[in-house]
Amino acid sequence: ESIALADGALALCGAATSIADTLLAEIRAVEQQAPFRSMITPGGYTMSVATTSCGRFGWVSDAHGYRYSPLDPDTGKPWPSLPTVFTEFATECAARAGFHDFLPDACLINRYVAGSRLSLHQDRNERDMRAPIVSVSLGLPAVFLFGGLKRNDPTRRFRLSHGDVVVWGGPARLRFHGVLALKDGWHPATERCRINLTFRKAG
Ligand code: MD5
Ligand code: FE
Repeated sequence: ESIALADGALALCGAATSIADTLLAEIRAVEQQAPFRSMITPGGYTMSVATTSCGRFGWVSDAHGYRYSPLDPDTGKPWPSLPTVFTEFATECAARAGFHDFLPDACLINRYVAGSRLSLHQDRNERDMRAPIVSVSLGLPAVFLFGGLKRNDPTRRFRLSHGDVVVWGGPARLRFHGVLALKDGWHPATERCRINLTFRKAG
């Protein structure tokens, strides 16, 4: 079942449920090469969400700002490559939302534990804003905050659960959004955490 959250934002409810264990096994392989770490924001705060990446580019944050880098700053090595199953699944989801030539070159992997949150922000470090972002939620549910094109626009709340996929593109691509503090819980796929994959065309 798919639900339009807004013009350009399509939720594919449960679309990743049957592939979740495969995705999680690939995440464990990525994590062995590029461990999860808490990035420092340009403002000097330590993020409550732990991140890693795979693909030609990975998302990094430090005192200099947010950007994509071909190298993992913690290891000095390229990020692990995008598993074929990631690329194929992201491309298929994007096509279901009408984006027929989406080829991601980056996958940001966010890991939330109880209390982890993402404050309201825009994703604007990608080069080509015509490409959508495909996000996949795994494990514990989260409350997603969906705003407008201006920081002070009103927000709506959506629950994102295990297996839910959202394709954010077109007029939704630059909307402000965030994730409320994760509630404590336990999920058979991820135990005490939520993992969110975002497939992006960064370069
Ligand atoms: C998450 N992650 O649930 C979200 C899913 C991030 C992030 O926000 O930057 O790692 S991606 C949600 C998203 C992406 C692009 C546009 C919009 C939402 N939007 O228009 O609301 O961990
Ligand atoms: Fe974001």
